[in-house]
Amino acid sequence: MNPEKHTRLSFVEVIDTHTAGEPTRVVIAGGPDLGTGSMAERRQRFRNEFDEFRSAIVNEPRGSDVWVGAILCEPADARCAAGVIFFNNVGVLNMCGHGTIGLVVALGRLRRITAGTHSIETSVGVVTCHYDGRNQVTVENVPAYRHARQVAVDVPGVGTLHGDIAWGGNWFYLCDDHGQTLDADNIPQLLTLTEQIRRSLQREGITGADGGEIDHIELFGPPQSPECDSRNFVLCPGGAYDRSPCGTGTSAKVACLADDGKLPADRTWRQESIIGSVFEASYRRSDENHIVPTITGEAFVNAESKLVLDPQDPFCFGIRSD
Ligand code: PYC
Repeated sequence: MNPEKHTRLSFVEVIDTHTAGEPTRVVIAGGPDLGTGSMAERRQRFRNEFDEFRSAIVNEPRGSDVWVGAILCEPADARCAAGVIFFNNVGVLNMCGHGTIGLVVALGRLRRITAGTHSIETSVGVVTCHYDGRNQVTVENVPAYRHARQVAVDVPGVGTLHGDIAWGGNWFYLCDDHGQTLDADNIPQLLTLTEQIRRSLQREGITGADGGEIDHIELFGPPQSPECDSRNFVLCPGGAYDRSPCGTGTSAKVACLADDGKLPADRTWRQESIIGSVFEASYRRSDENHIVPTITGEAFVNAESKLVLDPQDPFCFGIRSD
């Protein structure tokens, strides 16, 4: 959406949900025409041609750094209930676990789906969602895997930390030896440390497979609830932290645990977030021996609204943080 081309008011219909505390804004009408092709191709078009629209939807004054946006698309694969492109305050995302749970609950609210199993097309593959018809969704994610084990990174002023590099639909650096307390009181320090880790990985040229940028940093520690297995803190690409346990991050964790022989396929892993919300995760092995994680969580609808884009407004396209 080019501001010069926009001389009239336009309206965008959205449904806002939160999944385990992490918000998702689903654009259901008034979004850009992304044409046809795969979700990966349409995501590329969205990134190249509609960046003002992205910023208008999730950045202040209508949103904030924590929002994840989702454009509802006609799927290329007719077997899918919907296609989706995820984005945030600084750009487009690959897969988003909490966002998929929010999207499915929003589709339920719209009565476009009912309880049952539905496929959703994302830019990194088709995911299968089991919806209970109310708030609970289990997402069978794209295959997850560990790319590298216990990679050392020198963080100036902190020391050498170690972490696994794993794919769960996004690239993660999963670190245990950070020396921090994973407590909500400590969030400012956790944000500073995880940003430093991300910058250090970049400086040292440490990436995922095929040079994939590691744009999510995930710290682990003991859970506060006796019913959980672990607590995490996840830094998202735009500098916000995930209020949920992060669906793709929990998928990456499950892949590492499976690789280490620490999580059998029939066992449930309960991942607690930094605010104490929980995702349940498990996995199956595909015919190709890939780890296919499933993530279960709940989303709730917070708003059904119409955003107004007024080209006279100096902040019509958002206050950009990139
Ligand atoms: O749940 O996968 C996720 C996610 C990614 C970024 C924020 N949430």
